[in-house]
Amino acid sequence: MSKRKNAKKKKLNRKKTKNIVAISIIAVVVILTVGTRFPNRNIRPVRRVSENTGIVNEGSTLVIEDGVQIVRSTLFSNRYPAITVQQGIPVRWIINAPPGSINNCNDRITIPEYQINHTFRQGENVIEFMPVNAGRFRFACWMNMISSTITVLVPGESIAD
Ligand SMILES: [Cu+2]
Repeated sequence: MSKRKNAKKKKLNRKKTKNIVAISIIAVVVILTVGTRFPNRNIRPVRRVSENTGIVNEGSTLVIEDGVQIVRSTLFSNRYPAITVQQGIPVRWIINAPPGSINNCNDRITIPEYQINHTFRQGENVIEFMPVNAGRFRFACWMNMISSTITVLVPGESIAD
């Protein structure tokens, strides 16, 4: 190969390198731009929750008021409601126990994750906890017969995940 051809090849290689550097810079810019938008996207589900658009099912409702997630459920004689909350926001779980709903099985609830033991009274029962960890946490009656779950979602995570 002649010196001239070699020089031409080197020049071409330099050009290629320049192109790769340029593409890399563009890629980094794109990643940074898109990446920084994700936190904003993640806020949206929290807003959806506060607007009460249905993150919690099974007849429970959830609204965020003054930085507290207020979940409202009804106590049934043969089962506990499963609820879903957002991680990192204090929860006030208001469980209404209608007349005749409390029996010797469901009358005491144990939630190990939050070290909660609650004895139900007729009317509104308030259980408060801080969902520090994301995940699905089982709770049960004192005799461990009927059970259900509290699902704690990472901000931005949807129930479908
Ligand atoms: Cu029981």
